[in-house]
Amino acid sequence: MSSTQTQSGPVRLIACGDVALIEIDNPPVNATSQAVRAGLEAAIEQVEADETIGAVVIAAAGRTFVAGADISEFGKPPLAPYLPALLNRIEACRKPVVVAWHGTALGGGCEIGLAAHARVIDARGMIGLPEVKLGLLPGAGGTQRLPRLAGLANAIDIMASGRMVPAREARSLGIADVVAEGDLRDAALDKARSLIGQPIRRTADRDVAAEDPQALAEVEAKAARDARGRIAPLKIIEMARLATLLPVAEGMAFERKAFLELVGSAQSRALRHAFFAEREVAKVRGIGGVVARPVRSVGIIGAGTMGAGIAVAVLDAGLPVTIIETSDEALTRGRDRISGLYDRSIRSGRITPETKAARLGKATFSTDLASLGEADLVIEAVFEDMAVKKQLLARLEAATRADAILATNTSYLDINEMAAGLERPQNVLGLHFFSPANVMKLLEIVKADRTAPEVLATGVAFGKTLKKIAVVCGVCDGFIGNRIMARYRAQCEFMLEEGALPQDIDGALEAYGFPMGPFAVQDLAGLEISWARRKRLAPTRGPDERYVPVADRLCEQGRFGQKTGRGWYRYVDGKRLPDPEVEALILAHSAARGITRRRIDAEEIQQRVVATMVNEGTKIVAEGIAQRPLDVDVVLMNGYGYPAWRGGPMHEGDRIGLPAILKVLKPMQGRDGPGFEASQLLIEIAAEGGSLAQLNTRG
Ligand code: HSC
Repeated sequence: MSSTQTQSGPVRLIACGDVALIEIDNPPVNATSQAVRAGLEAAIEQVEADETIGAVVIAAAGRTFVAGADISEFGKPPLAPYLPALLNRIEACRKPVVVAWHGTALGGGCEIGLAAHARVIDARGMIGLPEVKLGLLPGAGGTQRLPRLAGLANAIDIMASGRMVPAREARSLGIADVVAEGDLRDAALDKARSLIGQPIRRTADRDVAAEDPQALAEVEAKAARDARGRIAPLKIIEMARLATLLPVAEGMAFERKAFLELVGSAQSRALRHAFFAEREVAKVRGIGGVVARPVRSVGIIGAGTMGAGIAVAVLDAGLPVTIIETSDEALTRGRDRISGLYDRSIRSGRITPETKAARLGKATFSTDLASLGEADLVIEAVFEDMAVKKQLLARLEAATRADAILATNTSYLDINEMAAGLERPQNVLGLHFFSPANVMKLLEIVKADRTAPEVLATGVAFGKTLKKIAVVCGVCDGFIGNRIMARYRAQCEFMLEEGALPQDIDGALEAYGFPMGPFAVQDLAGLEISWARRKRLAPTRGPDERYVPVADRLCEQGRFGQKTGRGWYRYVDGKRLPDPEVEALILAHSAARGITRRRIDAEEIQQRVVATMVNEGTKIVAEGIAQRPLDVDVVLMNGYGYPAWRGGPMHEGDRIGLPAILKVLKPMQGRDGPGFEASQLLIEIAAEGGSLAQLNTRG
């Protein structure tokens, strides 16, 4: 096909007869770095000057078309040529320009296509404007051009959600002109040739089609509702509306101003931190070059809620699973549970009944541990009890191959103790899934003292196979997430005792950005499980520990949360309502302790919660339980609802400033008992004027 090639950095110009193919080649995802922008500009100039060329195709090498602007350039001084001007240049080109989208054409990559004169998309390709997930809006004309192609309501839906749009939907919405079922480049070259000599259809010259005002209002209201504290979706709506009022060039001037405002915002900085942190956690210290063991089949012990969810996660990744239960009845219940999880996916349209059948076809059910003889990895998800788990691991060691990895899904128990009596403790690690395990992205991979490096490397590779965000941590009570959440909940209960009510605390934390406050979460999960745990731990509770027994009193009254219609709140027709009985109980408790209650405002509640989390997170890093502060952030954001637009507690600690965090921690010393003293590392970093982020890059 090619006759001549010229190269300007990561952009190649390939002559294909009377059509020029501009190929962007900037691994891994062809981001529009400065070199790509400069190369594209030079290529367009060259094409326009060459009278032998009648039309242009812009395509990309590798696994995807351009996945957007180079996020790592944001926050640095911008370098010419600027993407918006470059895309205007492409749109103004006197020769027809066709884009060939494949993989995921996102952000600036989608915007290149919107500025081109026609769009051809690979049948498996997707487009999207996910800038909102980075706290941004499309900044290279996307807010002005997409409404002109897809209509205002569709454009707002796509940009405010940041969702990916599959090829056929892109075609039906008028975004793509052709879906290429065969070779994408051939289809794009054909399209380009067909446009030679035809009048050029520029997106900027189109009007935004009239809409049903009711439908538009609904889409806008949904986007605004879903924003929940984020500013970018609201800006997107504002900018998209301009497309109906202003020419593209004028709309883009507003878009540029809004984009620059957002790039500098704390929310976007936090979301960019979240984006890179979620990828950085995969870089685990100490296992570079270590070869993971192959995992071709998995055993799961226990088919309760957790075991069933894990089974579905593993089956979804295409691996065969053997599920073990203690009796045929329990196995039947487990099978029904797994089948039910798939039925839910069928109802929501995510899978077909055929997919369910194929995946379930890879599941074997047994009551005999001997069925695990060939398993490469066995995950136990049985009752949270040290004696039960120890005994089970010993039996598993006898039933499996010598190189089989034994994983525990414990959320609190000491994995060192669990592995201590085994013959091969080096094969043991923790795989702490979050419920529902087939949905939640987070996986804590717990490295015990004797876990072998290749066993840890296998855990990390397995997490990747399951498409989880896997964070490696060490052994301690509750690992990263539950350990921090235990302090968080305790701090909230202290505030209850001092003067706040459950609805004050939940309201303040929901306003901060958590989807639910701690008391509403407990009511949803059921209060009886943590009650049982507290009763178990009561004999070892230190005499100087500050303990608030209000939850115990609720449980004694049978108030186990939503399922009993009463917990921290009362529930009427599914609605959560403050309960005067609970208030009376709390007030009586404070009085019995001789505490004079005082008003605690939302700001104090938020500050105490954040400071508690930053403090415990820093201790976790100082003890080497988490590799870096960013690992703590990733766990809290992906497993516990910490708002991503705040970047996780450690990022938030730096934003607020460590001296301010220490000031909030000061009154906790002594008052809140052991565990709430300020972290020595935090004190040292604050004294040096440093930040927690600097620990992210320390070896
Ligand atoms: C944007 O486009 C703004 C525009 O509107 C224009 C702005 C104009 C401004 C004008 C000012 C006036 N940049 O995820 P993976 C790296 S905003 C830099 O593991 P996958 C990533 O860090 C952007 N790097 O792969 C990783 O590096 P590592 C809108 C990027 O196959 C490696 O690539 N676009 C990058 O699972 C592999 O990534 C987005 O938000 C980028 N844009 O997923 C898309 N994208 O190996 C963001 C990736 O060193 N990207 N990297 O760790 C994604 O969603 C996913 O990466 C993909 C691939 C789905 C593309």
